[in-house]
Amino acid sequence: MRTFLTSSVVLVSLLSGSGLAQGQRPRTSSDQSGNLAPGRAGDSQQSVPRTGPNPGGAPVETAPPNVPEFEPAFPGQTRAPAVETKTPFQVTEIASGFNKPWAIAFLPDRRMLVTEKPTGALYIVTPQGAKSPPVAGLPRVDGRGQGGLLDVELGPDYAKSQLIYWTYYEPREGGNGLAVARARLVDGAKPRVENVQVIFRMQPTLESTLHAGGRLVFTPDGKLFVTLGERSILPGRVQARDLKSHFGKIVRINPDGSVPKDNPFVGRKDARPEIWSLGHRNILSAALDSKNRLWEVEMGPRGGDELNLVQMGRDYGWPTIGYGEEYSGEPIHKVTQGPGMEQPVYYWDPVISPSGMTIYSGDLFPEWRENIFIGGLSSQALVRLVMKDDRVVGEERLLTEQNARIREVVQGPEGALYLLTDDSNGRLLKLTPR
Ligand SMILES: [Ca+2]
Repeated sequence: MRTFLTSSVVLVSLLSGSGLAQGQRPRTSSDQSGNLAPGRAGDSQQSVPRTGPNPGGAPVETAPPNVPEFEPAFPGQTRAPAVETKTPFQVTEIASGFNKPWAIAFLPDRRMLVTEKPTGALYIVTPQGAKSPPVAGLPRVDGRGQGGLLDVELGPDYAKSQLIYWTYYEPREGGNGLAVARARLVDGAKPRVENVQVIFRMQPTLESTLHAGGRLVFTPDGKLFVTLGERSILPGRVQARDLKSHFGKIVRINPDGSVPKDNPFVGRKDARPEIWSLGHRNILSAALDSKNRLWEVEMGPRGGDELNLVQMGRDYGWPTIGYGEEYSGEPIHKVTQGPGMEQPVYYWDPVISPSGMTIYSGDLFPEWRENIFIGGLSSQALVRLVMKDDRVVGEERLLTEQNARIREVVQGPEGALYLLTDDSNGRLLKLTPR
C-alpha cells in the first residue's frame, strides 16, 4: 500500500482487500471524496455556478489525467466545459529572431520593451517591429536553465522618472537567486539604463537553475508584487511554506524595495517581512483583475498546474497538498486538502505549463472581458478561461495551429493581445479582430 492516499481511501482499500499490484494506484470514488479534510473558508462546500457558456459540456482537455485518484474539491475545479471564441481574429507577426524572449512591457508611445532570457538582452521594439540595439547597462545574468533576464515593467511614475523594473537570475557567491532591479531608461539610438539599483534579492542564495519565479505586478496603490519559486531541488522545495525563506512565496514591496508596513508578517521574528503569500511552487503567471485582486497561475508538478486567487497572508499548500505527482510518477502529496491551506480555483491535469497572464479589459474583444489568458508552454496554446463568481466556467485553447510554446501574453494599449513564443527564434505576435 502506498502512503500518498488519504486515510479514508487506505481504510476502504484495506477493508475491501484490494489486491493492487505494486506501483498501481487505487482510484478514489466519489463517495470517498467527501471524507477529505475540508478546505479553508468552506471552499469545498460552496455551490458551483451551473450557468455558463456551455454548462455541463465536454472539457477542452481530452487526454487522461496523470493522477486520476485525486478528485477535485468541488465541481468545476478542473476540466471546465470547452468554449469557443466567436469573434473572428487574426494573428500578425510583428517581429522575430528573439532568443527565448520572456516579457513585454509597453512604453507610453506604444513601443515595447522585450526581454531575452538567456542573453540578458533588453530591446525596444516599435509597433512596426523595428528592434533597437540591446539596452546597455543591465547587470549580468545567470542565463543557465530557466535563468536569465525575465520580466520587465514600467514604474508607476515612469512618465516623470523613466524608471523601469526587471527581474533576473543574479549570479552570486555560492549560487544564484532572483533579483529585482530598477534603473532610469535613457532612450535614443543607443538606449541605456543609468543608476541601476537592486531593490530586492530573494534569499537564501542557492545553486539552482530552476524555479525562481520572476513576474512583477504593480498595483494602483503603488506597491509591487514579485512572484517567486521554490528552486525545484529538494532543499528549496521544503522551504515553500517556511516564512523564514523567500522560496515559494509572493512578496510585496514598495517601489524602492522597502517593506510596506501593512504586510501580513511584519513584526514577526520568524518571518521575512516582504512575504504576502506562501506555499507556491513556481509562478511565471500573475495579473490583477478589474477589482485589482491578484491572480496567479503556478507551474505544478505533473498533473498539478493551479490557478489561485491570491489573498494576503494565505498558504497555498505546496508541497504539502496539491493535485499532481513527481515527473517520475512517484507521489508527492498524501492529500489534496489540508487545514489552513487554500484550494486552487482551478487545476490542470495534464498540465499546461503556464507562463504569462493577462485578464482582458479591452474594447477590441468585448466577449473576452474579464476572461483570463495564460501562455502555455508544453501545451503550445494560449489558454482562455471564462470566469463567473470566481470560478472557471469555460476553457479554450487558442493558437494551437501555431505549434509554439507561448511564454508571454499581455494586453496592448489598444486592446489587442501581444504574445511571445518561447523559441531560439522567438516571435512577437499580435492578436486582433479580423
Ligand atoms: Ca496549491
